[in-house]
Amino acid sequence: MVDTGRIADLLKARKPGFSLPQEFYVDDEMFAADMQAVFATDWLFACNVAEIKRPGDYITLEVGGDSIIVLRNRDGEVKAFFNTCRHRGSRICLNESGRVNRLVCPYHQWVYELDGKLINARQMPDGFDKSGYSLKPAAVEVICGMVYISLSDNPPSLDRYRAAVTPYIAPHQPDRTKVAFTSTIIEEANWKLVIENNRECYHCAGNHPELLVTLVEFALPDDSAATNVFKGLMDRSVARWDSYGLPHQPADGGIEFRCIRLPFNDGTVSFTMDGSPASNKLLGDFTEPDLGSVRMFRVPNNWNHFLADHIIHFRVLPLSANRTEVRTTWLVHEDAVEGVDYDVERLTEVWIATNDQDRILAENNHKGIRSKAYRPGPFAPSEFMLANFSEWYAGKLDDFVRPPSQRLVAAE
Ligand code: 3BY
Ligand code: FES
Ligand code: FE
Repeated sequence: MVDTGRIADLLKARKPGFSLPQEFYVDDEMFAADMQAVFATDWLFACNVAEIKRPGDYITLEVGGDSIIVLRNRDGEVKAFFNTCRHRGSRICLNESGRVNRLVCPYHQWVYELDGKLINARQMPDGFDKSGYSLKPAAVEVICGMVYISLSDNPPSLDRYRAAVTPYIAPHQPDRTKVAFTSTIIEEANWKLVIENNRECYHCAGNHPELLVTLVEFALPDDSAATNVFKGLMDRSVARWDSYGLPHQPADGGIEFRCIRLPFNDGTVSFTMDGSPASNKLLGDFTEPDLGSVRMFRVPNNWNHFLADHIIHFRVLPLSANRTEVRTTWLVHEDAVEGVDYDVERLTEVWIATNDQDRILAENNHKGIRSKAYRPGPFAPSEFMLANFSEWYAGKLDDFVRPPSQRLVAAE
């Protein structure tokens, strides 16, 4: 049981503009609250449609105690179901991904159609009404190839998000991609530290030599810390993007999401060790390999890069207060040929190195926060996305612990 009164007191102790009080990162009760207040109510990034291209292709993801099956049905639609059999509750799909003709429970072999309907329940008596035992569906939305699921029976609208990000992402034609590689790592750190680490590049100069060959450290076109070199690069890039009709200004995502096109360092075009293209087969109808990248971040569990030659999705799923799964998916043009147009190692080595560096940073962050010496510390101006995340998170917990009339944190 979560003690909502204690959480309300901790929320009162939170200082906006500072990292969170210790309990939010390390405490098992807070973790339980996060799973209920955030992960059971909001939309979660699950996968890209390219991961489930054919009818019967599925992936599963663990969200707290729930497992969700995301699959492509016979009509080509993306559907999601709770991975819990309607007989006596066994998990049905036991793998992280695969392809099935029908969903067959491994326990007593109840068989479900790809639309969730129970179609065979052997040895059940005559008159057993299968229609009352369909799999419980989970809400699912597809936005520019990104599959979002929600455990909630009444999830919030994604309309504003969909409308805002589509003009940035659609030109990359994510529907015409294929998976080149996926990596899953476990970080011994609270999920919020994984997200916070991702939301700033204050740490980049000291930690990401491979990434900084190409990635610019500045997150805003008019960053106050930006150098003249960056400003010149930005001006030239903006002129080219405008000539291609590609949107680049920061989208108005408030504290929920952020979407912006930013250039790569001069002379570099993609996340490779030398900045040259990672795939010769460009996405969509692009003919120009240097389009910078659309950086798109969304709470609670996702960030992405959309380049001219590939797309990278990052998915975060909390496992416990001090363990978090980070799954990275690299997508290339669906007609790109491995070994001819792209090489998996060249495509993935920058972010595999970067993810591992970020893992160590988050793990050390978590360890340091466990000390009695930890006190919430102030965000730098370049950590503005952490301030946004903190406001958003506090708002979610506030919704959870108190009636709306008594909310501490103003709605956006
Ligand atoms: O680009 C990213 O994925 C984020 C933004 C800055 C730090 N991190 C590398
Ligand atoms: Fe699934 Fe028995 S629990 S068939
Ligand atoms: Fe990093």
